[in-house]
Amino acid sequence: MRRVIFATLAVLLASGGLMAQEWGNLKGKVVFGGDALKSETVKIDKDQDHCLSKGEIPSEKLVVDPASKGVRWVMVWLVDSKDPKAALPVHPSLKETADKEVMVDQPCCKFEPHVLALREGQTLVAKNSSPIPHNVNLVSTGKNPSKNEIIPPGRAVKVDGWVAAPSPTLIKCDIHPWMMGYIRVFNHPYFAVTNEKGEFEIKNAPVGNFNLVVWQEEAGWVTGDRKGTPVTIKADGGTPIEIPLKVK
Ligand SMILES: [Cu+2]
Repeated sequence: MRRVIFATLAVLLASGGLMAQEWGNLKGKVVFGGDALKSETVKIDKDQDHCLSKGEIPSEKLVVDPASKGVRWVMVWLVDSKDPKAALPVHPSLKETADKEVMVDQPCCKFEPHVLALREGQTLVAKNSSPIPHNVNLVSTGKNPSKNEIIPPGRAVKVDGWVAAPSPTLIKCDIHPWMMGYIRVFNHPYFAVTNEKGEFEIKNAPVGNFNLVVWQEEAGWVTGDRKGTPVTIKADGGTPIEIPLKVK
């Protein structure tokens, strides 16, 4: 009997092992499913000389690419399908966070990027590369940092102490009330923000069945709720998924 068990174990080990974790990429696109949108601009009633120096500032509340209908600035992330708080297996190459610091800038009276994701342990560097003063007003719930500081031209402030949280942190500039952005914090690397074509990719995720949570500032939870919608991560990547977004 013992010999049979050892033989079985040897075969399993030789074949890569029964329990070996496989990894794959998840590609997808968030597509606007509503009526055609008018592109709106924000009302600039302060520091017009600088703020309008590169033209009108488009509203970023719902950014849809006219050609592809892709929605930009949508945040997507994986959660365990049974317990949203369970730890996800993390690929060895992603155990350490590649970038210690994540930058947000205010180059011309808007936050760039408008939506950003942080991983626990990373430092937020809020910079002002413009020639006028801005401020950074971080409004968090729970344990995440709240802070309100004037950032003179060319200066930056570093903010640490970020922890994974169910709600986003708001980043605002109170000098220019239209300036607003969102930060979400994760305790794993499996998150992404959609690009200008609405596309995202989550790399080296554990193969298996998970839920994908999809959040956009105007639409809220895009599919399902904070528990997300089922997705299957395949070792070969599989077919990119398409997620429709409608604003209620
Ligand atoms: Cu400002």
